[in-house]
Amino acid sequence: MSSVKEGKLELDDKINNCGENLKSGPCPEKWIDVNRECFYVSQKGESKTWFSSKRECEDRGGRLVTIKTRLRLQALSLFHNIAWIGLSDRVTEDVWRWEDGTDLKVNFWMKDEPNNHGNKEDCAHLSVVHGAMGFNDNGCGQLFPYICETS
Ligand SMILES: [Ca+2]
Ligand SMILES: [Ca+2]
Repeated sequence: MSSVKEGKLELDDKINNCGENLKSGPCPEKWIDVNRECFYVSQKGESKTWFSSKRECEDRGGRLVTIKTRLRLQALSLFHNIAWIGLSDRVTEDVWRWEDGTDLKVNFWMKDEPNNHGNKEDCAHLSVVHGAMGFNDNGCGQLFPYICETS
């Protein structure tokens, strides 16, 4: 075999491998890479209760998303105007806990939230209203889109 041919085969090989790497990427199939982290974002038109969203994330090998930085808040607010996140006070009223087991420290509650409206709001969602973004507590049985993170 000529060295030119060999060189071409080697190049072809490299190109093919490069394609493989691009295809597999760092995130599981159907998950998306945002700032080098993997998220699963529910499809347009798909809405679930908070508990069903939690289950869906767990079935996909993750959990409902945590949002502890403004960077992540801003990045994820681009996907849905409302989306369930992994934050609730369902165990103890007014003690807000993330699904990763940590307590809520840095928070992004919207103005006058959480208000536990009607004494029955125990689950939090991301909300984008007129460009302002933050958290609101709402009834866990409401049907909303959702976002998962890897666990
Ligand atoms: Ca509550
Ligand atoms: Ca509320």
